[in-house]
Amino acid sequence: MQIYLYSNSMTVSSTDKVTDAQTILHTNSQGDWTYAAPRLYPHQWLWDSCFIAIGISTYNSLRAANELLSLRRGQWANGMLPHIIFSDAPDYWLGPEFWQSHKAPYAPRHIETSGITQPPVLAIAAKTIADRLDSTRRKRFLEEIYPVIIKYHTWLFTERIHQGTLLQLIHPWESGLDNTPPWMYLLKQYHTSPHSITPPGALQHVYPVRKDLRVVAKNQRPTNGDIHRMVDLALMYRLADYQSKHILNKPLIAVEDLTFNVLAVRASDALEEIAAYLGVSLPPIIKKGHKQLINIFPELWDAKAGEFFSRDSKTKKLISQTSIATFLPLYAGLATEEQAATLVKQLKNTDTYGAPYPVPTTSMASSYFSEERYWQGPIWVNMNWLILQGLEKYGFYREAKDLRTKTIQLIESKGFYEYFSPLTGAPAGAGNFSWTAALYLELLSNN
Ligand code: 9WN
Repeated sequence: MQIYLYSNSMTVSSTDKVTDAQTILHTNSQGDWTYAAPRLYPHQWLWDSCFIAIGISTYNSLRAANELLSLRRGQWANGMLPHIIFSDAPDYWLGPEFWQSHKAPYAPRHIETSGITQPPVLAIAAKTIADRLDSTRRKRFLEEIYPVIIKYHTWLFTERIHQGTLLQLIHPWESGLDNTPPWMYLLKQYHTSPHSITPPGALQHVYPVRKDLRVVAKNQRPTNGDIHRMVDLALMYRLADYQSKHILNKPLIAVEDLTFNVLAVRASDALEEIAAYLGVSLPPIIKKGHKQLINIFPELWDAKAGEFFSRDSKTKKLISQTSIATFLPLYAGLATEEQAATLVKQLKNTDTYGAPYPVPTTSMASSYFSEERYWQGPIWVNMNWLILQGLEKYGFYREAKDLRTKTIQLIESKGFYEYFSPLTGAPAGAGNFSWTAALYLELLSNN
């Protein structure tokens, strides 16, 4: 393997870590695509692959382009990009036998996938990588990836949006922040409500064995209760062949999720730039959907709380459980200057988000807060990376630099873990986690 090193201002320890990060990505590589993590997640995840490609493009933009193009093989005939494309590795506890995508009419025939999606980072990653390719390769790459993104965004703006709504998600796994408080709060309510299709516990005989707990400590993963509710929901969708139109007509969960919609707006911006570069015009449904997101997004701001929240699309009520997603609108320029200033105050508040190691995935004052438990407290590198770009966008350069430096130092001192305690910096979750390695490279390259 060839290791490419940065030069200029890097310290000796950074150059060693660059080698380590590239080695992890190389070891996790399966040819054109990359395991999210070797033991816990030996398959291809949608948004992981996008972060991974961005990191790889700091030293090998062709390999990065292939990482994104490899997502094509999992695309459903209706345009959906599934959140997991399965490899032959037997280890994952929610594998092909759980999802049974081959039974769904639109799923690809030659490969097994999950039946739901994940945040639409693809167009953002494609634009970033294209900018790092030489002009001949850039054009060729964009011509190849453009139809994939168009099909995907068309599906999003056809199946996942209604009049007056943002994009709607049907499962917490689609948000990428699986057990994040707003989703867990809503899911618990749904599960005990008369609208629930499955009475609690009814599907216990099909609950998969929690093999994840063989790899990662119990306190660091979602609770059994949360997992069972998530599994129940996914099984309901399996019965509906994962057809969102059908699913969204039933009284199941539908959430206008903050993270997903922020990334969809930013992705739509990137797609517009790609179309302009290729000299083509975007399908009207995508243009219209993009506008609708921008127009409706301000409804997610709760002035009293001084936070953005996801919204329960069924009741039209904001789900006022605080989470790190409140800071993400900065990344897509979706906050006013005043809202941005309020959010920055929250980021610095030592009772809520101003943790010794920033940024906790939920407020330290939330009843959900746990320094170890997955998306209910720990620091995730992709979130820090998005937030610091948002801070830069609004001119908070000092705060952005501080977050960048602290994130780099944390990874250099603790390793390439999936997440870290915001109180002590202790590493948690999977080791050799690909997007931590990838975004470390990206963070350094823009330092
Ligand atoms: C379920 C792969 C994925 C990430 C998600 C993260 C985690 C899976 C799991 O791992 O989710 O999709 O089994 O817990 O929450 O963001 O994409 O790294």
